[in-house]
Amino acid sequence: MDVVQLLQRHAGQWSRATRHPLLLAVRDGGLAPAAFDTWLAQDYRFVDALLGFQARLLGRAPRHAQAVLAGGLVALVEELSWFERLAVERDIDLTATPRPATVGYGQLLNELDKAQFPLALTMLWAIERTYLDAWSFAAPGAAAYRAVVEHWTTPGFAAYVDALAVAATHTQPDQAAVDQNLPRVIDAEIAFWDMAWESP
Ligand code: HMH
Repeated sequence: MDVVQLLQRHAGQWSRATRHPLLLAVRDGGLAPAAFDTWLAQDYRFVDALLGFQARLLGRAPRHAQAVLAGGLVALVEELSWFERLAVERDIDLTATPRPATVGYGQLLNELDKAQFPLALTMLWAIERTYLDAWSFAAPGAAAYRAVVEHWTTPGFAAYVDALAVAATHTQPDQAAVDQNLPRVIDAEIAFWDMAWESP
């Protein structure tokens, strides 16, 4: 599976997820702190769900994909600590009720638990690649958000996303299943930005 080709097949939708108005506002500084805080509390929930998904994926991974998934799991645990530090700094309640977009994305992850490994891995790559591209679009970010943008655009994160792409390239997901599920992942990403942007 050539994952780069996938981006080209879904380019229009992909750009709505990676060039969202919220990201432009992160870049130019126009983003309301409340919208950012909503995103942060909800993304904390999402990362927690992603950690569970990825742990289960590691449990059924073929030998070649174990290291990248295990490394990613450790990074996600650290990610949760990073959110917790930021929440203290910004006085954000991380126990906020999950919004529909967050619940919906969690349900999609639960469905991917039942998908064949090649498809689930390819979707994990898409989840992370979307995020890398989105934050790269917002770079360097206005002063208030610069540290957050840097966090999501580090060379380490980019290398991880590349390593997921290599692992996905070594699997053979069913093309029809990819074409059916990739738009669902990208839609979930767009809905996640919309949620914070439209109703902070
Ligand atoms: C919504 N997508 C969303 N949040 C994230 N933290 C990532 C992807 C990357 O882990």
